[in-house]
Amino acid sequence: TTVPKFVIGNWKMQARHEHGLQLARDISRRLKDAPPPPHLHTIICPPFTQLDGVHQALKETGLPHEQLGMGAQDCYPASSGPFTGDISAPMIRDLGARYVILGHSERRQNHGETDAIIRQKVKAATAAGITPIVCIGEHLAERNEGRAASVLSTQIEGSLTRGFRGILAYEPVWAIGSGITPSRDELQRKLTLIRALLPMRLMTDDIRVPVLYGGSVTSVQAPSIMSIEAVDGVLVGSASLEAQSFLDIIDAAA
Ligand code: G2H
Repeated sequence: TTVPKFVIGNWKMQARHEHGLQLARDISRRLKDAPPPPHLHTIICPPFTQLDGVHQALKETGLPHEQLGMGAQDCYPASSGPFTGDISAPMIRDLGARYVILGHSERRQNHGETDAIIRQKVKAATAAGITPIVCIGEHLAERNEGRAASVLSTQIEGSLTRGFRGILAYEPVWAIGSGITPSRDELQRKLTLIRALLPMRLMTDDIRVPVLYGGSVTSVQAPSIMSIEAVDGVLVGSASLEAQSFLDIIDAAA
């Protein structure tokens, strides 16, 4: 059987309403005309305010949600309650989200999200029928001091639930929005390490959790990154904000 591949676009807080909807329509039109192979899963993660509109645009393609799906960029650990300004997993599920990005380093940094909080969110998403996409990754200093392996191990142990069923994204903090990507050799080593650490959380050796790479992926590096054996896909930030560059990355992954 073919191992599924993933191309995930994380728009972050970066597209105003009309721009986001147009982007979703442009991507949808192209994927409808030339659908990628069924083993390739494309997932678009807009801001909360655009989930509904983007979902409508994606539905127009008639493609199954496994092939063209939508995710949110965060959710709250509780399913409902007096939490002003927060959005729960069932709420994003109501708008058509099948996935949610959790523990992105920008949230860890800007919102003080700890591994324990992320694990609570993973539980909430899973309970709502949403696949969590959990981000892990070391800072530059940790890498240079030779502490990457222990950081990744702590994050996997702390942020994934026992029996975790979801997607993992390795996003070294020093590669995010920096234009720098790890060498092929470093990526292969880091992802192999991550895969070796996973079974203790998955509680089984038999499940292959997709492990993606994220950090300054563009259509230029995508073919090389996707050709690394341990890489099951890419999480794309800035290059997902322009239809053509995102479509080129999808082509590279197909
Ligand atoms: C890493 C990535 C997407 P960018 O955060 O999650 O963003 O591709 O802009 O580095």
